[in-house]
Amino acid sequence: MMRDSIATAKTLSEALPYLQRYAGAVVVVKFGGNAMGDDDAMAEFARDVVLMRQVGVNPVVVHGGGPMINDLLARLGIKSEFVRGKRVTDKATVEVVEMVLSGLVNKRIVQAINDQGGRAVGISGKDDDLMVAVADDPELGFVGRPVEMNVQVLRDLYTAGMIPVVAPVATGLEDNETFNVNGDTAAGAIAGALKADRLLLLTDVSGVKNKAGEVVTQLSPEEVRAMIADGTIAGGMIPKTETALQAVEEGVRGVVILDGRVPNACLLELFTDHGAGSMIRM
Ligand code: X2W
Repeated sequence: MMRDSIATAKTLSEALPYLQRYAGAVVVVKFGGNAMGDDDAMAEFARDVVLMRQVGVNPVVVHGGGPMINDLLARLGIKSEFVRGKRVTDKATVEVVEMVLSGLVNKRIVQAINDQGGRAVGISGKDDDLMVAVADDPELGFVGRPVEMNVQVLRDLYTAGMIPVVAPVATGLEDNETFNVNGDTAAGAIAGALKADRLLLLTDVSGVKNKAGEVVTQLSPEEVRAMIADGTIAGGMIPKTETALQAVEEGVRGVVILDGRVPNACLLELFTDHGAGSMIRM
């Protein structure tokens, strides 16, 4: 017990330079459906976010929920398929996407954060026209590509001490359409518009791997482009790294792709010198 307390005090003490570095920083955290796990994992994620807020970081949570959308679509007997990592979204599907993301998933995260003593406020990209989109590709239906970001609502919320939790649903530029936006894309666009200090993409893999299968801890945009071109980065890692490249170009200081299933993944990345996952920055 005594030894545990000493270790805790030492860990806190060692965190001081990191706490100082991140005081006042804006950190966008993408919490993917595959990283969510059970209630205990959700509570642990929420605790990390509340701790960030407590030490002066301004966290903005952007979530996914692909597996949860799949569940409800299956229960409703609606078939669904993915093309190049994005869900083909017809009218019936976009209604389910909005219900699941803005409803079930968003409120589950909000409750979990509030349970840990935070003040989470759940919104979607529709609130205050945060994220305005156009159709990304005719083949995908109501899948949106963000074209206009109005992030003042997020600043207003975090400046007032609240933790914004954003569902990746966008409003259409014309005709009041509803668009389904890939969670990584939404998080990248939000981080870019905020010129965030960090974008943490929490997923279910340990990071970007090289040809030998080892996680690369630091990558420049040029290295990422080369790894996409030669096929080292493939599959679901392509949209993630492309999001990272775009966010860095828009002025995000660093993007980290990390395994959200690792206990306290966010704290490990921000407040220790081991870090976690793969960092992409200029
Ligand atoms: C995603 C939105 C949710 C998401 C979808 O419909 O599944 C598109 O594919 P994860 O859990 O982060 O994968 N949208 C266009 O991104 O969820």
